[in-house]
Amino acid sequence: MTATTDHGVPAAPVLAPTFREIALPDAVRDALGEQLAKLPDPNTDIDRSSTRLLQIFADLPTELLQQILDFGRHIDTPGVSLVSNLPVDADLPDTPSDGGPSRAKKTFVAEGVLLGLSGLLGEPMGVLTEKAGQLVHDVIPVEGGSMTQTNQGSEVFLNFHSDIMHDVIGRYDVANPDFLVLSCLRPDHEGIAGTFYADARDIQAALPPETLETLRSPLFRLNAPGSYVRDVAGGQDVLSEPVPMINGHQDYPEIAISANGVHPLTSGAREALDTLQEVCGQVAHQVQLRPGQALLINNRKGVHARSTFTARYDGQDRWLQRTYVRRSLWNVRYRVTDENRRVHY
Ligand SMILES: O=C(O)CCC(=O)C(=O)O
Ligand SMILES: [Fe+2]
Repeated sequence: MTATTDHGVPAAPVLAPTFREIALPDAVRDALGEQLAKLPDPNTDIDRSSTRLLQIFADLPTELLQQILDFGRHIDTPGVSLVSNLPVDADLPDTPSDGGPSRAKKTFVAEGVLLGLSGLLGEPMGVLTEKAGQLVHDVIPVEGGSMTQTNQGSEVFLNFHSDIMHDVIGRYDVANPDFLVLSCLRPDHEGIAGTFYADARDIQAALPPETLETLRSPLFRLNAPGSYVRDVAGGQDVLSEPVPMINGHQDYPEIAISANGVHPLTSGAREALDTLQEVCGQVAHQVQLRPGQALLINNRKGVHARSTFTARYDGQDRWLQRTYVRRSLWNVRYRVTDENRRVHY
């Protein structure tokens, strides 16, 4: 259904706000770097560290700080923003070849940047089946996973997707993160790896109306993440209940796509899925992340993807760190583990 104005004229579709870069001035970067270089490993006491990080990040220039806060709190702000000219670790060890975490990293500037930004959006959370429940995820190409639709891949295009979670309730798009923060420690050798983001507002505006109607119908079953299927389900697909791909308010839609395959229930739904991936490619923003840059990603307003690149497994491969962030941990408490109140089954 197309929205209409009071006069019955079709309303213009709402587009996502223009992609914006939030760049720190050099003096701000240096002052932030100085503070972060003194921090202990934040994983030791995450609540104390995030409290300290909040104090440190509160010193950002008001305009910049508000842009980041608005990104997290408002429905009509961009789905993706690039924060750049962030401080980096003076001495970065090799990219761990096993996918991390690094045991050689002695300073925690990158972790401070990642968790500091995350804390302005919400609360970092972990999942046992993704990176063993760690809060700081390393996103690194892993030899055995180079062809997979997971963050270990490199040789294949990682399709437009949301980061979702297997959940016994049958919905994988409920207890999943509201936001991802992706921070770059080291680019790939050729500097070509691109991260893409397609906003559901732009996707809707570009889709033929019949395709949008199909995508807004519960004709799709999401497959569980590759890590879950591989580590828990013995390689068998584990499907969600039937869900729409796009749902909710016409002007503020939510989208959820699984990277590891969506099972359409009809041939029309299959065609709509192909069109959806195509349209995502047409409307997406692309960023080739560099050290000192972090991408804030709203995991509900849009979907993301990654281009191919070549990994060499030589200690100098691409290295990102990532958090999963929930605005609140309260309404996902049904999944909490006994051991850690931020980590879910
Ligand atoms: O490697 C990237 O740029 C993005 C990978 C990805 O989809 C993720 O880490 O969730
Ligand atoms: Fe992802």
